[in-house]
Amino acid sequence: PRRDFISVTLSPEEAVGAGGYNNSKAWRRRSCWRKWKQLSRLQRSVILFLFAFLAVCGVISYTSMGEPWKSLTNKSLDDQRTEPQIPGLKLANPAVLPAPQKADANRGDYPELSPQKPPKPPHVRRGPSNLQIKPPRRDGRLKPRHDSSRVEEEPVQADKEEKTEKSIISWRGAVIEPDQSTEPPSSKIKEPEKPSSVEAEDQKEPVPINERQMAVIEAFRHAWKGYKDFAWGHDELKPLSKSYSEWFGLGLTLIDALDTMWILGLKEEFEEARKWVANDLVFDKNVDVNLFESTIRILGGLLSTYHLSRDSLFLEKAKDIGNRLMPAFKTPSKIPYSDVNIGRGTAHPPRWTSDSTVAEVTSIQLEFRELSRLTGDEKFQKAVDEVMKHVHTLSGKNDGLVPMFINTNSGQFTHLGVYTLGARADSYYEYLLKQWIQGGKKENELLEDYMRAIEGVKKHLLQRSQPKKLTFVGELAHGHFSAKMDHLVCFLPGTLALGAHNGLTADHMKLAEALIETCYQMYAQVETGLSPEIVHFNLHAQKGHKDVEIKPADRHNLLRPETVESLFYMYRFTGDKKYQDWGWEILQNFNKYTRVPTGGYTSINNVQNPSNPEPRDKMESFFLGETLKYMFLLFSDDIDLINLDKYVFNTEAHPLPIWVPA
Ligand code: DMJ
Repeated sequence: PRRDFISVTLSPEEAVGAGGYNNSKAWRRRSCWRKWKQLSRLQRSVILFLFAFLAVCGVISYTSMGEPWKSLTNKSLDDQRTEPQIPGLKLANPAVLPAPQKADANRGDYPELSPQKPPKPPHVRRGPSNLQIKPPRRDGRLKPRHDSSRVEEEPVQADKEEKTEKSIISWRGAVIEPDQSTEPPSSKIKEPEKPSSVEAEDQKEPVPINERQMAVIEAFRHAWKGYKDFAWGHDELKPLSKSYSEWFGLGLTLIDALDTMWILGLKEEFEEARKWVANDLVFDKNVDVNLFESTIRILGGLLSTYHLSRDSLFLEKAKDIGNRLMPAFKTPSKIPYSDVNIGRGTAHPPRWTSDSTVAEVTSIQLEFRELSRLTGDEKFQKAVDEVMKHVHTLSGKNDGLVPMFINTNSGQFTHLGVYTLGARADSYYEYLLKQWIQGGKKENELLEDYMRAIEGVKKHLLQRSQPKKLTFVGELAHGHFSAKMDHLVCFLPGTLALGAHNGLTADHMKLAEALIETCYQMYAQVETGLSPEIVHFNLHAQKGHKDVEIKPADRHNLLRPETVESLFYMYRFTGDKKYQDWGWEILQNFNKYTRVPTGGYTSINNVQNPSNPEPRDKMESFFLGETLKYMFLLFSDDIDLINLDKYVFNTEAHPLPIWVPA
């Protein structure tokens, strides 16, 4: 099952303007009926028998295909992870979106923005000032960091031994030295006088917000208006039907958006949302939540908001949800189950299997480790570190590339032989690097696994398309290469660039530059200027064919963040304005094709049809949590606006502090 076939039921008023289409449909229906009546009884019986026979065959083949088909289907697996299905709705009326306008990149067309008063530039100084933070103590007994008022961070004490350990890291015979890295690219934007000095940061005047950032603030406010008017306190906005959908029933969009509001300086909106968290957010609920999704969105969102605001409310809530998620780890192998009932304290795998998804069990570490550091309770970190250690030793990898599933009973990888950097494996790679950075670059096993995996990508998954020779990351299934790339893979250029910034080989930066170009082309070569969920690249030049081909089942866009996320890293580290310009184009196209006039933005079904992109009636929480946040940061020239030497973003764009070695 997939969500590709979600559609929206129209109310009669909404259907105004689509009259011609309905009439012709009705006419077709009548003429079919007439033809049916003209058939003899025998002919009708034969046709009915054939239909019945096909239906029975369909049911039998569906049940016999079973699990392997489900897990290995070529389609967007990310959608199947955990998200609920909404069956049987009709296609939405394109008329609910602003009438598509002719693109005029030079003028920077921006429907709806110009007539509105520009929002006031926010005055709040964003971001915490002092982030000299200690990692958890190795003796396992962590010092509680939290006090109910403000957190006093501890001074950095550089450890001499550690310095020697850090300067040379040997990986598979290769020596990675910090000076092999690309020049610290942050400096390409603006050299901070004292990059990590608390006083320097405090004394600095806030950098004024520029026009493009204002446009992001306007977009956020528009999205927030829809959420506030029609979905307040619920998980996701359905902007067309002016209603909401529930997934966990925990105000997902609101929590995901908290730190974005803080970063954008939206004080009023933030205060209002804070009130909801204080008065209405209750985790004592008989509800099954997905461990990964609730960790990255809820736990991650609360922790980062706590760090930015220093408001203990968010830490209290983080502790509460963290504790409630812990039953997931009670499995024979200690590889967590995918689902937890946060009210009952029980956990279980999905109904059809005892497997968990590899990306899910290996992309909850940043959050649980940070929770241990803040609370002084080692159990959170212990549980997630154990998963990483176990995965580190497992067989079934292919030059560092991992399969997509792992069994919660045996602890072994399952469905071996399929390797992707897309759905179900993606953030495994991202979190190897980011945990290494979070922990002060000391955990060498994480770095080894990351470096090995990137070599695996180069060896097995990298190819170049035709005619533009775009470098892309395909997939490998039982030795067969497929030129398929999920939009999700576009996190990779940003991650590679972050690694290079942190002292890894400059080759990674070169690869990042090539891949971000490809990700941009996944937007630029499409009719709406928006990327589909999945593309297939052409390996052979054919007249009239572009590099990017799109299958009908893959042409939706869910307002995903990965490309703008990578654009943000690339701009921070190179200072090359083209990355900002590409992001600006993408924002304009989101405004053109996904903005709903009454508030909110919607996923669309067809990026190839500018005159009817087929809105899906859903605004995913990551649009506010990630996409708009990364846009805002991309357009900023202030490297201290979430300084990447002090913070590491979790996979849902929630910044968590880097622990400064004691
Ligand atoms: C987000 O929930 C996270 O970025 C996750 O890692 C992947 N999928 C969505 C966004 O596309």
